[in-house]
Amino acid sequence: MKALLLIDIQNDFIPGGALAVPGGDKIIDTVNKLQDHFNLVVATQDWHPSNHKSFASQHEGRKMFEKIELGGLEQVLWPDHCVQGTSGAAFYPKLNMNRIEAIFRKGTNSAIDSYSGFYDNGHLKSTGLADYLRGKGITDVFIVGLAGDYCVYFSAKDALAEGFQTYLIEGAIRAIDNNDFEKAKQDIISKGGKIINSDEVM
Ligand code: VGL
Ligand code: ZN
Repeated sequence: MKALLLIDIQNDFIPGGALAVPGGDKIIDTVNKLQDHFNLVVATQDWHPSNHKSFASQHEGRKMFEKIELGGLEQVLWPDHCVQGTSGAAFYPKLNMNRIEAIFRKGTNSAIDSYSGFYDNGHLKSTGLADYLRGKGITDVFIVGLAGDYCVYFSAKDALAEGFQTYLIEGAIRAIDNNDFEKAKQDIISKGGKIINSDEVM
C-alpha cells in the first residue's frame, strides 16, 4: 500500500510568503495530479507558536539564516513563518485538499524545531505519523512538497529509519538551496531511498 506525503505546502513557503522556496508554486499542478494514484494522501503542516526558538526574531543580535546552537542541536535561524492561525500557515489555496485523510502538525513546541513529519529534530517526540501509516497498511511512502533540503529531506530520512520504502518525487519538490538538496538526495539514496519522476507513478 502506497501513501503520498505532502510536506508543508503552505503559503509561507510559496513565493510571496515569509520563507519562500523558489519555484514552490510550480509543484502544485503535479502534486494535485499525483494524488489520485495513491491509496492514501497525508499532509504535514508547519505550525509554530509566535515565540518559536527557530525564529531569528527571538534571538537578540542574531540575523536570519545564521546558524546557532539550540538545545545541543545546530539550528538555522528562520524568518518568522507558519505562525499558528495566520494566513502564512494555511495550506496554499491551489492545493487540492479533498483527498487528504489526515494532517500532522509539527513545530508546535517553541523550544525545538521539527523539520520531519515524523519526529522533532531531537527525536524526542513522535507525531504519530509512522504508526498511523502502519495502521493503514502502508509499506511505501512517496514524498513531495517543500522544502527539499529541510522538511522533505528530514521526513525521508525518518521514513527510511521507520522501515518504509521511501521515494522522493522529483519535480514535485523544490528546495531553498539546490546544492543542499543535491547532497540530501545522495544521502537518501545511500540510505536505500529512491529518487523518481512523477511519470513513474502516474
Ligand atoms: C521548513 C524551515 C523551517 C520546511 C520548515 O518546511 O522545509 N524549513 N521550517
Ligand atoms: Zn518551520
